[in-house]
Amino acid sequence: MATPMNPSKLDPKKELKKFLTLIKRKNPGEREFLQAVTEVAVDVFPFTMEHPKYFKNKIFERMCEPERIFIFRVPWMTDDGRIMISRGYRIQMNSAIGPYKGGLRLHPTVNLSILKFLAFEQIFKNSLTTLPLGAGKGGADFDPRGRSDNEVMRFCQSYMTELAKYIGNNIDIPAGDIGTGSREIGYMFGQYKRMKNEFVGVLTGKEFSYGGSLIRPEATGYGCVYFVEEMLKLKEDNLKGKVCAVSGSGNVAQFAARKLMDLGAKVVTLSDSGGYIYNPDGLDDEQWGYLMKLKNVDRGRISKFAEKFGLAYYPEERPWKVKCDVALPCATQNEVNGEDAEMLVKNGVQVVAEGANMPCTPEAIEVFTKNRVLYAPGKASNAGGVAVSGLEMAQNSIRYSWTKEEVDKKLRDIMKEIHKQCVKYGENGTQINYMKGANIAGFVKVADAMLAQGLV
Ligand code: NDP
Ligand code: 2IT
Repeated sequence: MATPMNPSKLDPKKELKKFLTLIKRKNPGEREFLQAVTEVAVDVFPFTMEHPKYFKNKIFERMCEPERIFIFRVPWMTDDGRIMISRGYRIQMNSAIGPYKGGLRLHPTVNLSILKFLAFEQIFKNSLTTLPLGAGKGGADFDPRGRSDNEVMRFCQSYMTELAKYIGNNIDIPAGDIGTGSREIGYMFGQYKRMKNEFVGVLTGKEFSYGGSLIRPEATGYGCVYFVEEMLKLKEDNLKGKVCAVSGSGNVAQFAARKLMDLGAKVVTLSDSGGYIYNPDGLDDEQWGYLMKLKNVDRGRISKFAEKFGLAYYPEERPWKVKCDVALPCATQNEVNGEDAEMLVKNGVQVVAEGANMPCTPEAIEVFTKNRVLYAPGKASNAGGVAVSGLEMAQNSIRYSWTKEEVDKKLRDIMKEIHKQCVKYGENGTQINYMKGANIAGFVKVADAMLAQGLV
């Protein structure tokens, strides 16, 4: 048997390069997955070399390889009788610290690279939550936008008919993500229950009436804002009066906006894939109520919001040109590029916290870091969603529901703890590197569990 190399004799830069070359060769063309792995590897790979138990056991290399991937046909029928074929996926990424856990994305851009990046991020995020959650992600290239409720139901039933073979309340527990909200979770839960004849918490993000957790709809957005509060607290500052640019207008954006407003901040933008709206005075309660109806009931476009309230609407643009103190990208990956970041810095941004997964490109992150902008990576700042999913699982297991106040308090405590872990591993003189902190803190827990469980 080959003797494992002593990493202290190796050049970390060369080893990292060798490692990234290997990952590129194994995952050709998977742009988003390679981006996510590289972002973690630059912090974690040198760390494993300083801690030879991880390096010699190839723990990080193992983490980059999904435990298994399912890809399957999802046939369904439109209301006018046309046959449609979608492609469904579930990635079971890592089960070292708990059953696979992560959302389902329904969007026409869904492909293997995007789901692998999301599943990979979920390893570190779920570890940071302090709860026993492994990592997974799934979805389909189905586009729910413009589809009737019946079409969405037929798709969800067909998708679950295959997915049900691979998941279970102690195996793999999916939830929402882009395009998957409580409507889709409801249809999927109904189909699972019908097929298996068991009422168990196999999905999270359920409505309260059949086992959902209070505060789960709010959790990602609220959690992100709680995280920002912690970041500002270290600077002896708070959100009162801060001008905030939010992107997106879906689940995460809606509740990030709500919590910002509750804390006295001014939310000046919202967006969707068509463009963004600008309200220099900040959203008010009536506007927020309208947003909820527009997006969750009428399923309309954000341009209509601008029309209704006589606000400026910028089609085909993203909200990063406006003057703001805090920016919360809450729509999708790579929605803040280097140029956007330069513009935000020029306009005086102090904090950028990711509500979405990987919304900032590596160039944008570099700009923020160089300019000492407080930057929180999604795996830390958007972990509140999956954390309350973990709490939903706990409530389902004990067949009990906690009050809003109880769940909100647990969410707050978890976000505080995540912040603490980021500071512990990311403190660097006068600056905190939240990315490094989140990457290493997230890694250590999973890595130790993998070591304890042997070569599996
Ligand atoms: P929703 O489907 O509720 O909302 C998505 C929002 O992002 C919509 O406003 C949508 O606009 C916009 N969007 C989606 N794709 C694009 C695109 N390619 N370009 C521009 N805008 C786009 O999803 P969520 O709010 O749940 O998710 C938003 C982000 O947060 C995602 O990155 C998700 O992975 C992440 N996240 C979600 C969690 C959750 O609990 N839901 C937890 C942690 C992270 P349009 O309607 O025009 O497509
Ligand atoms: O990206 C994410 O963390 C989510 N979409 C939520 C996952 C979950 O299981 O609640």
